[in-house]
This record gives sequence, C-alpha cells and structure tokens, in this order.
Amino acid sequence: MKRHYTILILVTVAATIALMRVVGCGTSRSARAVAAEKVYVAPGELDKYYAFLSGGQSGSVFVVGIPSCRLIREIPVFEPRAAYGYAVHEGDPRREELIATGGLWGDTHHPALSETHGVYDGRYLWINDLSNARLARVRLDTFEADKIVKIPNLQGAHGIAVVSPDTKYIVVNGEFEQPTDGMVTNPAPYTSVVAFVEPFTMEVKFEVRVPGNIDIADTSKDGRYSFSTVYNLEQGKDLASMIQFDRDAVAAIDIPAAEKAIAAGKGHVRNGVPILEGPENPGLLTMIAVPKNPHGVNVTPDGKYVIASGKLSPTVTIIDTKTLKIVAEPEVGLGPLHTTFDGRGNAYTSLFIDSQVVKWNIEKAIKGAPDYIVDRINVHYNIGHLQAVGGASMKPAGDYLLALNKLSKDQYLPVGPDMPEDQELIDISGEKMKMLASFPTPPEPHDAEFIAASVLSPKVKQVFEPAKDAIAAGSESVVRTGPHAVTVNMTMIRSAYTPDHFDVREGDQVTLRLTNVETVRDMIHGFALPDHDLNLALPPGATRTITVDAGKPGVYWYYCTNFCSALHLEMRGRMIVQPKDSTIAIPDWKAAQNVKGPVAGVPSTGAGQ
Ligand code: RUQ
Ligand code: CUA
Ligand code: CA
Repeated sequence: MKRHYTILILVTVAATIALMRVVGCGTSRSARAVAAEKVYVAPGELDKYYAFLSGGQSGSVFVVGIPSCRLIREIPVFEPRAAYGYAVHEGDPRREELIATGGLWGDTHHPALSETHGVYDGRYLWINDLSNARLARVRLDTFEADKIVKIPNLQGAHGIAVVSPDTKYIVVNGEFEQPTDGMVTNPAPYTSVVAFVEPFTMEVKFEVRVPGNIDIADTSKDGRYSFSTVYNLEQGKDLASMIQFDRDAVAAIDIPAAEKAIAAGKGHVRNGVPILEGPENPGLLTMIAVPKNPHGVNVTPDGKYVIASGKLSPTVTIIDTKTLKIVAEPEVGLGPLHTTFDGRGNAYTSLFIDSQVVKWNIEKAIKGAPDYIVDRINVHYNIGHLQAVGGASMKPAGDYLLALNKLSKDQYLPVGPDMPEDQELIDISGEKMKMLASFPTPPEPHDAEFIAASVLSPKVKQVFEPAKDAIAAGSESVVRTGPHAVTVNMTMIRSAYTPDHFDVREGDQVTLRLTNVETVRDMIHGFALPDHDLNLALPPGATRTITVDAGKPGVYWYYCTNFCSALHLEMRGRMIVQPKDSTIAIPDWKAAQNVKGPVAGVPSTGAGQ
C-alpha cells in the first residue's frame, strides 16, 4: 500500500514538473506574450507614468518608468551621493541640513505628491525619514531635494500624507511613543503626536497628541480629517504588551477644529511647536476602535470611506468618513497591510502572510454580499505596500498596480545571502488581475506614488536657472582674497574648464566657484580633483561652491567625470600648488588672458599677496 502511494506521488511530481516546463510556472506561452506586450516600451519610446518609490534604508527615492519598469533616476535625499554631487561636501546646503537635523542617512517610507483639487499637480513630492524624524521636500521640476526639516516632539516619523484636496498640510505621524513631557522620570504612559507641516515653508504649524503610537496616515478628500492608525493603544513598552487588546484604533483628527483651537491659543508650546491635547479640546480627536494592531489606512477615491487594514486580524475595517462610524469589517485574508483603489469601486489589499493581493468590492462588502471578494493573485513574496496608479488621489487610473514585496528569494540570480527587493507590476484593468512583470530594486521600497508623464514631464526643467552667484562665460577669474585664500571663479562647457590652470600656494584655502554654463539638457560636467577628496557633478546651469585645502606642492589635474563629448578625456585642467616659500606670485587670470600666444607658461603678473 505504502509503495503505491510513493509511486503515485512520484508520478504526480514528474507530471507537474513536465507541465511547468511547457508553460513556465503556471503562465502559458500566450499569456506571457500578452504580459510582455503590456510592459514593452520600445527603444526611443517613453513610459506612460513616473513611479516614485521610497528607497527605504537607501534614504532616497527611486524613479521608475511604468509600464516598462525601467529605473530612470534615483533621487538622493537623506544620504550623500557622489554620483550626483549631492550632500557630499562641506558647505552643501542639504548636507548642512542633514547634519543639523540628525545625520547623513535615513529611512524613507512614504512618498506623497502635491495635490490640486485632489489630483497630483507635479509640483512637489514629500518623503519622510522614519529614523531621524525628518521630512524632506523634492522639487519635481529638477528632481532634487530642496528642503529637509526635523519634526520636533516625536520620534519615528512614519506615515505621512498630503492633506487633500489642495495640499494644505503634510501630516507626519510619530510612531515611537515618548514620555509626554520628554522626562524619562515621568511614570505616565508614553504618548505621541501627529504633526501638521506647512508644505511650502516646511514649518511645523501644530501637533496633536494621541494616546498610544501613530503609524500610517491618510486624510479625507475634503480636508476635514486626518486618519492615523494606532497599533499600541495598550501603551505597552514591549512586544507582548503591544498585542494585548483585540482592538486598537484609528485616530481621526478634525483639522478645522485643531486650527480653531490653535488660533484660540490652546496649544502647549514645546520645542517651538504648539501641541493640542485631546481631552482639553472636545471634538478634536476621535478614537475609532478597530482590530488588532492595524497598519495601513486609506481613504477611498470618492472620499466616502476610510479603510484600516487589520494586520493581526484577517479583516479590514470600513469607516464612514462623515460619521466616523464603522460600516463593515469584511475578512480579506491573512496579514492585511495596505489598501489601494482602481476608481471602479474595488479595493486591493496587500496580504503579508498570505503573500497575495486581494481584490474586493467595497459596496458589496458593506452590504454583506457573499461575493465581495473578486480575485486574488500570488506575489513573490510577502508583500508590504501596494499602490495603484492614482490610488491615493481622487482619480485613480485603474490600469496598473505595483506590489512592493519584502522578499525576492528565488526570483533573481543569487547575489549573496542578501537579495534585492522584488517589485511586481500587475494589470488591474480587467476583472481578474494579471501579473505582468517584476523588477529588482536596492533596499527597500515601502510605498509608491505615480504621476502621469503627460502631467509631469512638461514641468521638468531643461537646465537650472542661474544662481545668484553663477559665473558667466567671460567673467572667470582667479582672485586672492586673503594671505592664505584664493577664489577661483570657473566655468565649464564642452569640453574645457576656464581657467584651465591656476596657481596657488601650499597652505592656501582654495574656494572653487564653478558654473556649468551649458544650455542643453543633460550636458553634465563633473569636477573631480585627485588627492583632495573632491568630486562634484554639475548639471547644466548649476553652480557649486566648495573650499579645499591646497594640499602638498604638486600638479593636480581636475577632470570631468561625466562623459560629455569626443574631447571629454581632454576636459581637464591643472591646479598647481607652489611650495610655501615659492616666490612665484599667483598669476592673475584676467591679465593672463590678455597675453598673446599659448596660455600655458604665462608670466607671473604679480597679482599675488
Ligand atoms: S509601512 S510596508 Cu512605512 Cu507598511 Cu512599510
Ligand atoms: Cu565635461 Cu566630460
Ligand atoms: Ca495593539
């Protein structure tokens, strides 16, 4: 009997393997062709959407074209990046902000695009740094971080959301509870705050205290409420005590009520920010009991409902955004984390434990119809976030959904014990979901938002506008500004630096003010200086200023790091560091330019000290 079973199993396994060979792990040849066609963007053609994925512990934002899944840019935010000359050197404004607010690394989770009338307008993107309680803003005309601020009075800046429909504030949630007065000796239970940040000045306008901790955020579409999940309503300080209650909460903050209370001077100012206490301001804070250690919270595109994902409960909780009452609590599967929408009445919830995306119909679930689950699709593996195109706006496109999976396991060639993260693009245009493609990323995207190329690309600048201190072609100079200080005002254009050499003396501080005077998009020039720890990249129109020590006497070639023309390799020049006791005065560049004949070997003009 036992032998028969063994044979049966062997035959079944062999048949399954043979079948898998033919159709390729459950996908038929024609299904593959259809999927490939859907993500194929021919060379020279452009993607339909920009996807902005948070870079997690990479501290950055990944920009991916959809549907091709091609990485088109990484925007460094909370981490220096030599490739873009971002925050690498002293004096760089973002570097100074990073150092002043917590350090040269970060953990980005939730990109949030600016909205006008509830749809993405392509002006800005905000991104949090969970670890150091920071918020950064990225300009979308230049794809550059332009401001980084610290959020006082909270730790673990986790969920963020734009207050719809017109980006009145950016909401920032404090995940890690703190002693309310900041004193470790205070025996009272820890609490946290939700911060409301003015989007353009990036000033923290006010905060609202919530019992427990505050995880993920969204806002109602009419600007009335911010919603935050609270998974530690127990106010426990260890794992066991954080999972005691069957229900934690969604905290709903009435934003106009908060503004009124602030205007009436009801905030208790701490570290420069007024904090509102719930009990002192009736109606300000409503705690809606939802099961158990909820995670994601997402408002439906029509603004009617807010959906909290149960995480430790196999349910999602549907709450009416006007009455703040629970209207249904349908089961969706194991480990629900986040929910997104297609604009056709369907919700898509990520199931971490089941490794699935579940599609369910919102109205059917509310009515208690037995067939509210529409479809399920397996993802690879253990999905965290998911986002449909426009899913967090009032106008979802209903075409693509991105699954942001935590583990890639066997999906890519092994690259050591640590594997890339796996993002999967799913077609949601039909009744059934269809897996289209996957692509790896560095660690570790948590969330994504998409914007149509037709909205954003016309806003993207060709070149940087000249800064106030930009050097114009023809006005280059080398000036001694002190006994041990020289300023070099330099321009760069294909394929030369002007000046192409200059002299300084050992012991000098050399300030380089560099302008890339190109007027053509993508004509980047680098400026690397050997043995001086100096590497900059200047996009067209950009100006950078940096001061370095002249270093040991010698000839140092500065050179272009970005291949820019057939003469790219020749695009280099010399910093000649004369010995301390050299009597050679530092040539004056303007005088040198008037000298007829080759510039090399210009006589000293006595412009030195
Ligand atoms: S959180 S999936 Cu910031 Cu859900 Cu990561
Ligand atoms: Cu400029 Cu290469
Ligand atoms: Ca709990």
